[in-house]
Amino acid sequence: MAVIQWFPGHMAKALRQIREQMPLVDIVFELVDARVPYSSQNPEVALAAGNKPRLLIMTKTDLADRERLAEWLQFFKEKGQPVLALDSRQHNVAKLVTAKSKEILHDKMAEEAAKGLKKRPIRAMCVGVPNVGKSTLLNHLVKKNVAVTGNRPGVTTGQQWLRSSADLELLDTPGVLWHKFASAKQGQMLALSGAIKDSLYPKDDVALFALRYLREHQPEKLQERYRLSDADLAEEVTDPDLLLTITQKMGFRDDYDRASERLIFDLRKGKLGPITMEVPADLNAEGINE
Ligand SMILES: Nc1nc2c(ncn2[C@@H]2O[C@H](COP(=O)(O)OP(=O)(O)OP(=O)(O)O)[C@@H](O)[C@H]2O)c(=O)[nH]1
Ligand SMILES: [Mg+2]
Repeated sequence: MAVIQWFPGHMAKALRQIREQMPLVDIVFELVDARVPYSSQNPEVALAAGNKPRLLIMTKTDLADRERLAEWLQFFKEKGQPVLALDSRQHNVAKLVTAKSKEILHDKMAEEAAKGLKKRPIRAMCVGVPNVGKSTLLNHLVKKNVAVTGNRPGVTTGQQWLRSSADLELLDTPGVLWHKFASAKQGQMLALSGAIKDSLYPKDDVALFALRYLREHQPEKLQERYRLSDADLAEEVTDPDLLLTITQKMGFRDDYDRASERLIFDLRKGKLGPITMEVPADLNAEGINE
């Protein structure tokens, strides 16, 4: 698969609006997908945030590998990056995010109080790649279903303030990607995670990428889910041949496309178990997962 350069007009607009609203907020909640923490971190966010503090929030931790999650948390902490790891549906999300935001903004709020300014809610902007879980998290923070959510990229199409909490005022934003991914792998990781519209990628390319990764790193998960024998996974079996075997095991005869779709769905839904597709050690000297 080639390096994807994809930045449609509506994303340019969403990014511009993020920049425009930045002066109005105290903090940026930067969401990344815990299954692909490097690949789902949009470099434009740090640029747009400038000097505003950023709280990195790793989402979908229920679908991520626990040990690898701990490695990433350590990695971000060592960089001095405030970070939280959340499954948006866990009950104490509001408490955790509010407490962490207050901690980060403690000095700013204390200064305002010292100047005699009235106590006010913290204003936060929630940003991240499409489908990472921004609107879901915000709904949990305000404990109401105000923002529309959905399991496909591009659900939120405009900014929206959610003002239901005494401690937090929250700005939901549409998911944004950026001009050019650092590597082809990053585009593939994003496609597999569900951050890029499925219609933009040949399904079998995405499925073959997933197969290649799993064969190399977690063959036992493939074996278990699709009842594969050792011979099915032997070294001389090519990836397309393995996809065909899986297609047949699924009962789809030679319908690669349907099998590819199912494989991608299974991975996204966690049917192969919790999987994190990259670790901090994958990053090269320039900090890129190539
Ligand atoms: N398993 C799991 N699913 C989650 C979690 N957070 C969000 N989701 C699901 O991810 C999908 C996308 O969630 P949204 O909140 O719509 O994502 P978004 O970032 O607002 O997406 P856009 O508005 O398209 O940019 C939905 O199906 C959510 O239910 C999580 O922590 N765990
Ligand atoms: Mg949304």
